[in-house]
Amino acid sequence: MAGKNHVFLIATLLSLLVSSVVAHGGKQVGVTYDERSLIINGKRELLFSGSIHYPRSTPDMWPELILKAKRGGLNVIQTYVFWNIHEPEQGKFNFEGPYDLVKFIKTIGENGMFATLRLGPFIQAEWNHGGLPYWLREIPDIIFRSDNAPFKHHMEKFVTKIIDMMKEEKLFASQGGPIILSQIENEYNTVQLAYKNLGVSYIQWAGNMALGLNTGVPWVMCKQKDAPGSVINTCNGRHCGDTFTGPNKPNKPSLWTENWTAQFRVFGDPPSQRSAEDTAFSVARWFSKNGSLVNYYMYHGGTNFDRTAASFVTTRYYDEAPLDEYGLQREPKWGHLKDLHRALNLCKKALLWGKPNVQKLSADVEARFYEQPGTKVCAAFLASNNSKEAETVKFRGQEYYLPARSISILPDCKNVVYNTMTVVSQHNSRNFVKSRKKNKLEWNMYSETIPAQLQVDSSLPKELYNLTKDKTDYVWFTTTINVDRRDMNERKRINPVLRVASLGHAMVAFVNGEFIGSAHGSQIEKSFVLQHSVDLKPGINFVTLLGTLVGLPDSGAYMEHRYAGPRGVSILGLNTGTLDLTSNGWGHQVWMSLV
Ligand SMILES: *[C@@H]1O[C@H](CO)[C@@H](O)[C@H](O)[C@H]1NC(C)=O
Ligand SMILES: *[C@@H]1O[C@H](CO)[C@@H](O)[C@H](O)[C@H]1NC(C)=O
Ligand SMILES: *[C@@H]1O[C@H](CO)[C@@H](O)[C@H](O)[C@H]1NC(C)=O
Ligand SMILES: CC(=O)N[C@H]1CO[C@H](CO)[C@@H](O)[C@@H]1O
Repeated sequence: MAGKNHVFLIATLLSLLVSSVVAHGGKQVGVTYDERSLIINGKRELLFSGSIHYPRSTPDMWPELILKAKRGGLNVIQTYVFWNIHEPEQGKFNFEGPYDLVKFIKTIGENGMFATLRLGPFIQAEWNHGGLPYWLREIPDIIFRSDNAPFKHHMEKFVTKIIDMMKEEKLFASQGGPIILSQIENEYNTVQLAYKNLGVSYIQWAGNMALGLNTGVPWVMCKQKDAPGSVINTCNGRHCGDTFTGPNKPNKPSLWTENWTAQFRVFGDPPSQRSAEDTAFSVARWFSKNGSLVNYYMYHGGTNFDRTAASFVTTRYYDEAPLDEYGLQREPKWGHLKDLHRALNLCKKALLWGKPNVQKLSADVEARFYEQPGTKVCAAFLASNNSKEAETVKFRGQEYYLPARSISILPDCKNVVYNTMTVVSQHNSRNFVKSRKKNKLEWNMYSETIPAQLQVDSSLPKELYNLTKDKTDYVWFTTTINVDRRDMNERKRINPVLRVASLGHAMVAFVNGEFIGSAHGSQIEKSFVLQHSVDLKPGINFVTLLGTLVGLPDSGAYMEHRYAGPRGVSILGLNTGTLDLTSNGWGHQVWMSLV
């Protein structure tokens, strides 16, 4: 009997193990992976993924965007989860309208596509505060993204809430839903050193916390060489085929979570371009070197509505992506990538089950091919690194003409079905026509009273993020000075100069209600100095500054310790020298009166 019990126990354990990947009706829907790819429904898969962020479009756009992505040959949609729009006030949640994450994921599923959920919850993404709610800054002793008890507490609470929500709606592939992959944290390697040991222990904690949520689908960390346990480290970049150093364990697949289709824009930038040919080259290169998942960042960028853009980021986001801001196909990008996906799918069997080989064909040309010995299954990539001129090379007894810096795809190791430089799709361009139906847009103009003397509530000018709390971008600062007639430099007829050193982001200055000038920083250098001559009169003078923000930052270490606003204020060129106004006593008014 003892022996039989043993067998029974083992059988039960086995069935427990198996049941975690078998859905009702016996259909396998679990997701695992091996060194070659993710394994979905028991099979290796080639995955072509595109980022579409639900709050960057409207729910009525979602079905069409997703359908256009599918027609473009994608089988996965990737999105971040945006904590600060879902929990704008601590404990008060919003999943309505464009924030309806469940509906978005369901729409992906209804189109027969898979989904990747990037939870972060720090996401960067050119999104205000990198997705972290403002109230998190006000939690005592918090240090974001570090082995810090308050941060870990709130992070775990939010991540668990989202995962539970997805489970309740049966949205994970392990439950028959579309989500095949989740991401915890985001490009942490770029800040980890700043946190020393607390960074190392934080990332291990984050990975293990995620694994403990038992989603039944794998977790990834992008740009994270020490991704713990079964968490897959993935590549972000433009040319992962040549820059990725590989998975950190031999049984993990090569996945590319962000392939920039252009570049996001900040105020002052020219339009960003990345050609269809260059993108296609990198993607073909990636799949020729063991890659099995690519994600276009962005496939549709959309719009940063309301206050959602990070500091200095424009409202238009990745308009140069295969689907433009409005969801229109951008040609030839959309079409050239669609053709590429079709060519790669023709190579699927060889890529996923064949043996990889490399053969040098000339100094700048190599063949990478996948073969199943003893069968006819064979697919080849002829890659030319010669950026100056085309070459003709010989592969398996046949000659091939390769345009400069291009890759040809041969799904049968004989016939070229695609070359990354040979664009078949037509070019298109976008026009704007005024809508007859929707021309009721109205502009309003307000005039704002310039406050001269607000109640003094601080010796120094206060910090801007703290004052605005992500509710407005404007704060009025006032101070008064008494100028003695002897202070005035009348003889030289040179006006004194008001100088304000500010930590960001923009400022308009007034003296005695008169505009005297403005200045601003940039995304790279947020601080700036405003310096303008002023007309002072003997007696009381009113100095008024309008301090302005353009969103919260979204990147870098110690984001909870960022400061903005005026830091040093002085009047130069008085007879008595420089008058320092920094601790002159300041009044503050948050918001403008009319906005
Ligand atoms: C911002 O406010 C917090 C309290 O919420 C305070 O601890 C911190 O010192 C303030 N920072 C600045 C620069 O004023
Ligand atoms: C691809 O995978 C094979 C087998 O795992 C390995 O031998 C080879 O080095 C890999 N190639 C690249 C470019 O990573
Ligand atoms: C092309 O050259 C670069 C730099 O020399 C190298 O990193 C890359 O692997 C080469 N690519 C191909 C397709 O040979
Ligand atoms: C260099 C670059 O473009 N990096 C961007 C990659 O995409 C992420 C999206 O999360 C951005 O935050 C990075 O700035």
